[in-house]
Amino acid sequence: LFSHVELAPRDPILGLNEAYNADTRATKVNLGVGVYYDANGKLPLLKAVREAEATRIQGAPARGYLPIEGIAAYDQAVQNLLFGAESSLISAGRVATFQAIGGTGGLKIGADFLQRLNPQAKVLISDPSWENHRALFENAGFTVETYPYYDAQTRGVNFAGMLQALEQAAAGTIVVLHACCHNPTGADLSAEEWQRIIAVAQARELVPFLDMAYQGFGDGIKEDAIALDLFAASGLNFFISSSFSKSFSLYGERVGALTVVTDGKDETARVVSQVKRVIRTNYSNPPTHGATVVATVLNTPALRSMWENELAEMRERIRAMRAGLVEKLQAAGVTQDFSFVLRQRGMFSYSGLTASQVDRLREEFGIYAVSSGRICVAALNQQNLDYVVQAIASVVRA
Ligand code: PLP
Ligand code: TYF
Repeated sequence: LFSHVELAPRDPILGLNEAYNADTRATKVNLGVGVYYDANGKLPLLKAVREAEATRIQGAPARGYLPIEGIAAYDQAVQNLLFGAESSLISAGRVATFQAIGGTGGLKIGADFLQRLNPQAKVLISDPSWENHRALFENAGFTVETYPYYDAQTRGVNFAGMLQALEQAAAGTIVVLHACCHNPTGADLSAEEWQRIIAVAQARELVPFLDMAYQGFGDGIKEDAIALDLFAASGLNFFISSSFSKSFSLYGERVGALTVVTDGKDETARVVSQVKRVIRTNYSNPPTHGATVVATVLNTPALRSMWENELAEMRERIRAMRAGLVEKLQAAGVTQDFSFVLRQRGMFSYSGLTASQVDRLREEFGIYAVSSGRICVAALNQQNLDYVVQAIASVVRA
């Protein structure tokens, strides 16, 4: 049965973790995977999460099956976070949310549903994008192509190229967009640019699929939802996958959602019935723990404000590390201008380091980064920053 099974390639990012774990050097630093570490280099368990978990354990709840679409209070809280509790979209019954197995699960059930609706549609993802986007939509049965996104010259978005590609896309094309904190580049669209993307999506009848994995890591919870506000105001139908992996530091609990915006209540009811069918045939219904904790935090004012403060602390620490990196590289005599790192949003910086410089960082210094030059700024701290700066200075000099 298995004699002809070929060895599959490792995930380029998760594979780095394995290499990092096997490294015995005490000074090693993992700037590969997109995970937030605190000032002591530890994966945090947020205080708001601890309190909600303590309450839950105390109550010793039974573990029956959840509804197929998940916990109602969770799904509602997700909508409120994405669009604001006062959103007219929500009150008009135009929004359906499904608890999902992380943001990845939200993408997957959205992709499977879209495949049933329009099996011939093409999917466009940004160039570059999160590694899993292509594979996930291909596995769902779509042909996946890219639209231009990153401009290495300006270290920003090649907006003209992006717009032109979307203007040429066939009606029904599914366009995967990073709602904020673009992975891997850290380069985001401005509000004005989002408006122009929306106008093209309307004119060309495209199907926008917004991936929101880092809400709160850019400028704030509301600020980072600007693209969603604009899409909501446009009257378009669109998809959102969202995740609490990063914003709640609940990576392993797999807490995410798929949200679909329809034309109205009647459409919503029919869409819900079909997405439930997709979920049922994939994993039946979602798990209880993570979503209960997130819903408790979001729906309990004291825990909510505790979480917002903890999220702000994560966001501000990343900012401080960006500033420290730029300042110290300059102080170390690196003549190349790294100030673009300050303009990038979210956990990542597309550092401009070449694949061979990344190899040297790993081999000579035990510093792990993605071969594209992407580094996770959220893994820097006061203890490892000087070491990382010296190593980068050394590989960019020679
Ligand atoms: N989308 C993007 C852009 C991501 O960076 C990630 C990160 O893991 C995900 C989706 C998946 O999120 P999750 O870990 O919640 O599945
Ligand atoms: O881009 C990252 O590092 C995170 C984590 O297959 C991740 O989004 C990376 C690869 C992957 C799943 C998650």
